[in-house]
Amino acid sequence: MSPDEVIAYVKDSGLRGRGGAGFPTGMKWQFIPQGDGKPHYLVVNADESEPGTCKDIPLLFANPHSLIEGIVIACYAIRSQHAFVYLRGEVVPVLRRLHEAVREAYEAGYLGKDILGSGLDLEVTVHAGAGAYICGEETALLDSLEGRRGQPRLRPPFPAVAGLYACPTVVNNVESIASVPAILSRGKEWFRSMGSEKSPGFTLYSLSGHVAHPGQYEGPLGITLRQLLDMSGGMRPGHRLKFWTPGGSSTPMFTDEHLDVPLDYEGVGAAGSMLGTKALQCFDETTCVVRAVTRWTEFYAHESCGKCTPCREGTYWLVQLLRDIEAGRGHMSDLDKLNDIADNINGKSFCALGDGAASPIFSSLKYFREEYEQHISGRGCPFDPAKSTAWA
Ligand code: L3W
Ligand code: SF4
Repeated sequence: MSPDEVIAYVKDSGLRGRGGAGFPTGMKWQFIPQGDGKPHYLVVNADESEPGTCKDIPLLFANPHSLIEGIVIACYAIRSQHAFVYLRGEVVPVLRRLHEAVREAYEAGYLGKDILGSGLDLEVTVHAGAGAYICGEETALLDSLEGRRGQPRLRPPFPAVAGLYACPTVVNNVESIASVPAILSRGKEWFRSMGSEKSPGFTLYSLSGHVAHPGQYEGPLGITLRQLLDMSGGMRPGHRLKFWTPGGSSTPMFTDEHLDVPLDYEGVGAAGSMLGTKALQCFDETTCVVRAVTRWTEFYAHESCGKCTPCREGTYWLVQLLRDIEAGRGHMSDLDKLNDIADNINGKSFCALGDGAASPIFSSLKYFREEYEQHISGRGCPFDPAKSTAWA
């Protein structure tokens, strides 16, 4: 197949980006200008860090060669001679495994100069990040890779036009690239035989929280949480689902009413959330929603890069209000304030981190406002007798 045929094939397979946004992978490859005389780069985003997301790291640990094979195919398609894998630095065993796999691939002649006598060259560089969540945002990742402090860049220009070292760059998630070899070897029809029309194929779900058997589950897009729980042994014995996230804490939370929502970009979207990274964090009736939202918001405040005011200041103020409510020092007017602050972050921040920080606030107030009110009127957390005067 010619490079353009590979791009067309991946486009026809319907593969959508597995990093959260679901952007069509083949279309992204097609954006790379040809005959421009500039180097092209592939950057694999392995900076997995969305709360609850645990699929790229296990994939790399289990089978790093699936990624390397996908990198070779993707680089052939976009005419790139240098790929970078930006890996979360804390996961040292995976870093070592990836380095070793890349070394094996060079040794076998699948990477390097004149690959298998084809005349094609490809270098792969594995780079360990320093553990900032924002470096998972594609343009902050590129800044970090270039040696600068990782902060999002203004888009457009998108990386496909001006990315790494201002050259055309494809940034793809690990799982997206690692899915490509199977699509080419088994065929786009096989891939399309799973999932739905607009969200075809198989994918990895990270199931965590109060479930009997947390872990990674591979299945078609479009299955439901009920099916995944049936497959995996359900909630922990004697407990029932209270709330869950479809794609990490950056996606609006769902309740037990949403157990039958199809986990694809259309089904989840229609129900008012987004699929995100398919990180299904399940919480049972023993969990305090206010405590969970406080913990997530502390994470966003800590990880906010500080570049824009709505997110930098807003996440700080959200944490102050939430901590007060959780500790029994809240006022009913704080609930409107929470909503106002989240509203001033959402859609008004420079990158998606701000929107992600606002989403648990909106959805928890939508589904569990009464629980917030209980904290305020009872002067503390009803789930913690030691802290709450409501139980005295
Ligand atoms: C060229 C255009 N390229 C869009 C490209 C763009 C990017 C991709 C999607 O955030 C979400 C976020 C998190 N010409 C283009 C174009 N592109 N228009 O398409 O872009 P976008 O802006 O929709 O999304 P994003 O900034 O990549 C991803 C959410 O995912 N998320 C968390 C993710 C966490 C991880 C992790 O831990 N591994 O992935 C969870 O929900 O909030 O909304 O490549 O350049 N006209
Ligand atoms: Fe930085 Fe937050 Fe603004 Fe994103 S939204 S640029 S993380 S301050």
